[in-house]
Amino acid sequence: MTTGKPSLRVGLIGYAFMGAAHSQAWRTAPHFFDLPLHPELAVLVGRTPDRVAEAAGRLGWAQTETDWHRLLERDDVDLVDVCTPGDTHAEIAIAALEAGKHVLCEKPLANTVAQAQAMTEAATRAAANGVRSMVGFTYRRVPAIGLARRLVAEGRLGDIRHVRAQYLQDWITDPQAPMSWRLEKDKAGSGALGDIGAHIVDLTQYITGQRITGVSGLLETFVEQRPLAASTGSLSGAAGEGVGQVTVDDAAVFLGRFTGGALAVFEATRFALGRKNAIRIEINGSAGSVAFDFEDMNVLHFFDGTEPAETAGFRRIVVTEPEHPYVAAWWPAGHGLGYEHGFTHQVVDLVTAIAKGDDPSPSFADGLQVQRVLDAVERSAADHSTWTEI
Ligand code: SOE
Repeated sequence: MTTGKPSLRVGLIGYAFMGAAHSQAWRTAPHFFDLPLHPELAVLVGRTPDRVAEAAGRLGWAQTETDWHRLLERDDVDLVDVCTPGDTHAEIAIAALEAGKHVLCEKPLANTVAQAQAMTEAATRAAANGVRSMVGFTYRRVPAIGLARRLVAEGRLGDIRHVRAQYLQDWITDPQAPMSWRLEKDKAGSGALGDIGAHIVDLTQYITGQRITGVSGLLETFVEQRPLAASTGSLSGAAGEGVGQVTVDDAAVFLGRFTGGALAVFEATRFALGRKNAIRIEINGSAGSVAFDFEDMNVLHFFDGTEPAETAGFRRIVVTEPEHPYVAAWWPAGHGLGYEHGFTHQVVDLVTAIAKGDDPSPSFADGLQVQRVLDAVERSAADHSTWTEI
């Protein structure tokens, strides 16, 4: 495709669930948004030659590599998109930044605070040479979340008193659901806490414009052994031979406090039977409240406490008007967006920042701060000294 615009040649590492979501975003963004650079789906990287070749054909990538080091040696790649399990994020992202490639890295940024710290330092050094980095907290780019943040920033909620956030899934409720890398600490860092809890930590901080200053947490692993998977990759594949040890949490609950004094309650679980991808956030302020549920992602509920009591009530705002974040580029009002659009908006914001020479957001420093919250929850859960038996 000739666009007359300078190209941004992308190399993507990984082609499972997240790799497919990112591929779709790189492909779609230039068709709906007037981007300053044209993303080229240049190289897809995976370890197994025939499988990566098949994925490249299916997802639209021009070439393949089977070793990510080779990707970094290529001078026809400008940006490296890291969609691998967390145990490889630090090594790949730091090497890519040092090779002068912009980096988009899936969340959580890393498996440990030390890794996230090293990545943030590498990102700061690279930024001095115009090399940009971003962590993929894609739900920030859901239009209703953008509207919630806008309402808070405009003061429509007043002082924030309460933050209530849940991320509920159920894909391993069945004890026979097989092992996956997401259930192994050395690959994933943590379980529900880092995989989905990280999203609600980021989202609530993003919407409120505040940071979490302290936490108290509980973690639980309900099923400690599971059948090994017949194949790797997807979230819920078939069981194979043998049994594996689950070494991460299945569920996490924690309390928190925000910089402005708000009290917060968080819950992240893969055992909320019937809840597939429910991200529920409610924020109560002195002047108003907002409530969101990803399972109805085109809607934001807003209560305006300044309205007369007689007619005040939660208003159901359908966030599909051209005035809403990102929506003008898509369909007529009322036609709605889906899961994949957040990834497309992420590409739009990243490409725009790179072209302008700005540091994209969320930065690796933001990813490090989320990592510190996750780490604090783990330390709190391991320390039973504040648990009060009854
Ligand atoms: C699995 O729990 C998962 O794919 C997460 O890893 C993603 O970040 C989330 O978007 C959907 O669920």
